[in-house]
Amino acid sequence: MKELVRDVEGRGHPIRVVEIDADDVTEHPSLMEAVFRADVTGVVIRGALKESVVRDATARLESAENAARWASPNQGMPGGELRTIGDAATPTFTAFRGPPAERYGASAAQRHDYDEAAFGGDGPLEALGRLFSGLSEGRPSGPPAFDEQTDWLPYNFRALDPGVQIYSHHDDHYGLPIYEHMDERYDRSVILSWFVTLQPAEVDGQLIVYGLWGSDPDPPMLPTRFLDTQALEDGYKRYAFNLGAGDLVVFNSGRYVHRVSPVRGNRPRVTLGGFLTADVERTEVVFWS
Ligand SMILES: O=C(O)CCC(=O)C(=O)O
Repeated sequence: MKELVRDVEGRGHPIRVVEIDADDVTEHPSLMEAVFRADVTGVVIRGALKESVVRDATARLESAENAARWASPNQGMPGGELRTIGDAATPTFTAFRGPPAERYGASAAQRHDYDEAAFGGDGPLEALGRLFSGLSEGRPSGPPAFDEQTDWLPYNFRALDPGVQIYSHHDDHYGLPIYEHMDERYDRSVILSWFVTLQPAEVDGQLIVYGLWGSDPDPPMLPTRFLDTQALEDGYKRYAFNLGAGDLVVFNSGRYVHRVSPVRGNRPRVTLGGFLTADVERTEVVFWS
């Protein structure tokens, strides 16, 4: 295990990020719990998916054949119009209270279809499950039940075209109505984000975490009620991740304010990802989009 950052100058909570190789996850069975506690801010797993696999997936996703699959959930948000395939249980610019349950369920039922479009067959669900399980004392890992027919969608695909960014936020989504579909045995005091980079931006498009927690009093806000990213950049601890094709990051996004800087260069930044928690009793790990 390598420490990528142990502490940095600036205001706020310590930032600690570690890096491990995908083959070594089982050597770190208590690491996910350390991220839950925020003793570790985030973990980078190098080579979680093979580079050739993610390269081919990006080419398929960006092909004309799949152009109509992409949705624009933040349509109308200047600079924030990411593209997605598959719904996410988050507020968006077009649905401030998150996706309606019926729509989310319909999206979750298309999981195999999305994997077919991206991977030409089975997707990385099992591989991801093994990685998360390895970091979680070997406990079983997968998407939780959404309703009697369907599980939650395990991940969605995101593309940020040149000029697009994800604004500073923390992920505090359990209050959305969609979470009525998540069993109460799952721990809602914790939410992690994770994603695999399928194609990094040519320039920038970096995940940046700050020493500010969503629960801290008096965060620096703009009059628009967005977080003041310039104030974060000027005063707070920060860490910018360097993620290559096939790398996975899992981090405590429920606590740490984070963003993705505007993508520059000629190609989109493409990722697949979702959220993660465990049951309160710590017998399993669940992840979903
Ligand atoms: O880059 C991504 O796919 C998402 C970044 C992010 O804001 C998150 O994981 O919470």
